[in-house]
Amino acid sequence: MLLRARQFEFIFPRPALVMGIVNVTPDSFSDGGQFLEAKAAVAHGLQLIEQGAEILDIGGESTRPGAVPVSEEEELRRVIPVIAELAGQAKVPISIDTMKPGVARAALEAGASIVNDVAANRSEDSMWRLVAEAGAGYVCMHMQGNPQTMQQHPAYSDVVREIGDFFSERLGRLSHCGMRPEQTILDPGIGFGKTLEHNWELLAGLGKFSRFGRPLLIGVSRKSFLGKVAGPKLENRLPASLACTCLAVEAGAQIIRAHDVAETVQAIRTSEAILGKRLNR
Ligand code: 7PJ
Repeated sequence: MLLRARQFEFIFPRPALVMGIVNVTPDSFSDGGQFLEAKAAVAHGLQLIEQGAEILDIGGESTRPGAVPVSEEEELRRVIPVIAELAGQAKVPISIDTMKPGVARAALEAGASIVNDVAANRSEDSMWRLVAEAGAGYVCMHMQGNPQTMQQHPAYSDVVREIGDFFSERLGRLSHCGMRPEQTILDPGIGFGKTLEHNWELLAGLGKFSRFGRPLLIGVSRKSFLGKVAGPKLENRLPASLACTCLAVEAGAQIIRAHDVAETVQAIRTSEAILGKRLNR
């Protein structure tokens, strides 16, 4: 299985990739103004690469439940200087986490190689056409609703089956927009319009998505559904995040999106050492 994202190529099976999270929101690093904010984000990204991140995901708009949307102008102001600097310095692909085609386009021009689209449930196709044309990687993530409303009444009759149906339908539309299968990554969108039970069912059923023959990306890092087991403090959710990560890797996930990169890489490499000795794999 091949993943192509502009000049980058990954051939699977191979050790799972950790996608390190770089949030560029005013409160995420410092309130020292625009320049210091960008500088801190770049330094953080470089540190995540040293810790073993093989993709960096740069985001300027929070998509946590109920988060306030930011304007395109503000999102561009936050992320573009960081992407330009990291794309110049880093040897790993830079991903832009955005719902806006205008931000994706500017990010690709600044050197990004992957568009991480949490709004892949969109109805219009300009995002897909521009990603197809750039030959960039594309993360097709499932979300029920939008970040403002998604946690109000998540409802599925069979969450694993319905997300599988979503992937099938989207892969058809992506292809219609000129996207090559090698460009796409699938993500069930843990926490995006899902109850706690839906998230557990999805993590239990991940193996069902291998039939698409595309890399699977899973993002669980510090998410609020883990609070049920790990408590309310974000900084106490690492063990729960790593438990999900190891089981996701066992189920066939190839890309793990994480804040705590060094710890996540260690947990994954340990799991892979054991899985490599299993018979009948
Ligand atoms: C995800 C994401 C995820 C992808 C966020 C958070 C919310 N992109 N962006 N998958 N989560 N592809 O990190 O808590 O799960 S933002």
